[in-house]
Amino acid sequence: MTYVTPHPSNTPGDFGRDLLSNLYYQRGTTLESASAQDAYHSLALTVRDRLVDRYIRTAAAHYQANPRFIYYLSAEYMLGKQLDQNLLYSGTADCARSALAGLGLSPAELDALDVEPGLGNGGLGRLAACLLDAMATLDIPAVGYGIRYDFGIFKQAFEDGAQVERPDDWTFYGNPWEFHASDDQQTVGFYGHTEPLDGVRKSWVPGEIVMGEPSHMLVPGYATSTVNIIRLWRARASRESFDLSRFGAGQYGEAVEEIVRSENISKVLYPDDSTELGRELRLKQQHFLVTCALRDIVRRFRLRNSDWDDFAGKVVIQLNDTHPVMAIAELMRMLVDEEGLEWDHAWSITRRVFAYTCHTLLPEALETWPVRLVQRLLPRHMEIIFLINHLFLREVSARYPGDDGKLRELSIIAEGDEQRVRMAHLAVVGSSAVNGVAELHSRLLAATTLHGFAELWPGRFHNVTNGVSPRRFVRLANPRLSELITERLGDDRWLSDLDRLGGLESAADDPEFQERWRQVKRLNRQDLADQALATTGVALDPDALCDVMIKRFHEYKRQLLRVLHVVVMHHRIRRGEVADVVPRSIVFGGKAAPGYYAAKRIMQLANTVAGMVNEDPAVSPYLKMIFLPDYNVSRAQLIIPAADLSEQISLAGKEASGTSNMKLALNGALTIGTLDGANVEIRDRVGAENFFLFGLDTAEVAAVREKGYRSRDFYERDEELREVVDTVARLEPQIADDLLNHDEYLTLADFRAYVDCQDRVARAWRDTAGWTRASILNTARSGFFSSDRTVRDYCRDIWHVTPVPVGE
Ligand code: 26W
Repeated sequence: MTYVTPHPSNTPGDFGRDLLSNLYYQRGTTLESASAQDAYHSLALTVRDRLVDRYIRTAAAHYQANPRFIYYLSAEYMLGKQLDQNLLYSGTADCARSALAGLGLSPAELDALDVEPGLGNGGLGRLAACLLDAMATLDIPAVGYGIRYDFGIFKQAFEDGAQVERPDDWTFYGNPWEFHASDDQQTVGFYGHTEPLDGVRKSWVPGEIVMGEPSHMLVPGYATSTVNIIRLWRARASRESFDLSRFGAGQYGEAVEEIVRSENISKVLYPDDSTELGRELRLKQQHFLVTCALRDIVRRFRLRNSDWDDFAGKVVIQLNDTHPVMAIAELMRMLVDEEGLEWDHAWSITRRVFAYTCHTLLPEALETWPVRLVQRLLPRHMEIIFLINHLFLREVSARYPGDDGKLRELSIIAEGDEQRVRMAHLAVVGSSAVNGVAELHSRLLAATTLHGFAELWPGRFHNVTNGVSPRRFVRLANPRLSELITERLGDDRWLSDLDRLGGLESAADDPEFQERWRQVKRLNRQDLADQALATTGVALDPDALCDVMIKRFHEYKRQLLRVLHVVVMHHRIRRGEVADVVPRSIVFGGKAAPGYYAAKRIMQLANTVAGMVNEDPAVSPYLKMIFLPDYNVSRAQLIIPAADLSEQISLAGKEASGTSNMKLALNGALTIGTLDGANVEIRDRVGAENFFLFGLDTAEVAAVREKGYRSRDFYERDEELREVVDTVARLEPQIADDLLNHDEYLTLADFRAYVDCQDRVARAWRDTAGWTRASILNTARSGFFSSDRTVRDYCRDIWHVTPVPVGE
């Protein structure tokens, strides 16, 4: 059977005609009476239509090949705007532009209506999106599974310098990018009790049932026919939930109680970054995602297969941190209780299917759940976890006879006032591969957090250094630089083969190329300045060094250290000590978890200091500081291309990888940073002479703590530091007090090295040609940080999958 328009044609005429047709048949209106939303939705549908054919062909090729699939399970995705992406990937950007012009529609106005789905908190969610992008680009059969939160990450605003959070009702006007698939609904159980069957088998009788309804969005590959999908689940009450009799009796609230309770499961993304938050609803979300995803995976498996012994050959489930780790218990439950497999057989399948990525080293971010809670919410899963643990600890005893300390250390159950399930331990025990996200991080994981496991199963531990999508963060974010690179390299193959950027090395000393490189940066800084003026009222100088720190607010990331240096510059300029000062625009972006008061105080301080700097006529010619509210993927696309200096100043040993460091280096920013996370690998690649290194390394941090760290000693010995902390004491007394009495992240210990390093930055900036050279080399040598390379590493070391090309 052939279908109507398998290849919608890409001429402006046809594109315009299809847009009008979507306006007419999908929105029921005409160009004359179309609202802005009508026009936007029709545009989106017209672009989407151009990817559907590729998606259908991908599905057919996958059905045909019956390949091994990667199922990426993640509680978070930060996809970024879809319109710019899908215009690029469908190759219709130019014809859409002319078509819109012909219809009298403004591309910029329509793009402004495209809402980014903010279904994640930060790096972990954006990484998931970059990996999906790379998997599609590399023709890897993959599906991403997640939750379709009604409300994504909160919108951030500032009131008197303090963060206020507003709801992100991202689907308020509908989402033109998704396809609903109500026929693929799944049922998810909660609570209830278990009843014995034969042997270890039990039957779970849930006390509550919720429906999971999927919708999917297209994940196109770049310069290939593959279009994968991301499947997001929304919780719905079963059909009988509406209590008509109560409604009839006027009890309107009670009538919908069950519906509300069910639908609350996917109501909102937890806005917490790296703090364990043991809320029952969060555990419900995790179980909801895992159950829907597994049932869907099994449904897809059964389309072409029937034997469970083939399952581990056809299915890889990648667990994005511990949030989806309950899948290990759920798969065991399905195989043993529902499918009647022997325990050992089921365990051997389960163990082979799962792989686990850890994204943190912070002890407070390692998820644990109270046994009592799991027992109540998921009684059968708790029994299964106890059994997994029992068998595992037998293995540990055999290896370390009589060593009770080992058992306590490795057990999935933490003993204490209340027993808790350690999700990271369950993940390691139930997976065939475990990986960290940068070399240093993977090494520290195996040496500290998961040391006992690395000793037990050294072969299970891997490193896969993170990467970022060059399509999203160079081509879409920085069209000017992309054009210059393409011109120099002769074609745009670098976009799917990022090592080709190496070809720019020969241009690093070419004065003419340097001049054009600087022109691009300047225009990008001008764009940022225009936006900044519109949103904050502060006028940035487009010629000033653009000094950027964009990431979630967290004490370990040390935004505070950045602010202290701004205060140093402020003091120096006021005193007329401007020898080591170059004009700078300090740019901040990032959100803090709503309940993270220490981070919010630092934010408040940053805003106060910004005001102090910008309003001081003696200082503002040299220094401007803005805090762009509501940092998200779109804002990142605006800021990153303008950046000259990338602030990556976390306390060594705390940042697992970082990914803004990669995005900024790729766009020609030089890094000022510590030896932490992926900074180490960035420096190795771009060259130590093109990277501003400062501060304690992990061994020195340990040594300082060992000796008994007293931050006050640093305060007393360093006059400039004293002056800065005294200023902070006037603005935010609590922060100064914390710095002097419990400086947990060694801010004062690294202060002098940081400030001196910033002076080196200023001197380097004055050497225009030298700086430009280093900037070009940062781009030329950052090809390694493409998420395509990351996915290739996963394929080689962990997934053992090969591409399935999709024919024309
Ligand atoms: C249980 C609460 C919770 C929530 C989120 C715990 C932990 C997290 C994440 C692990 C936090 C996160 O986003 N980690 C970041 O992951 C990025 C992608 O690998 C890394 O680049 C960052 O360094 C890491 O902080």
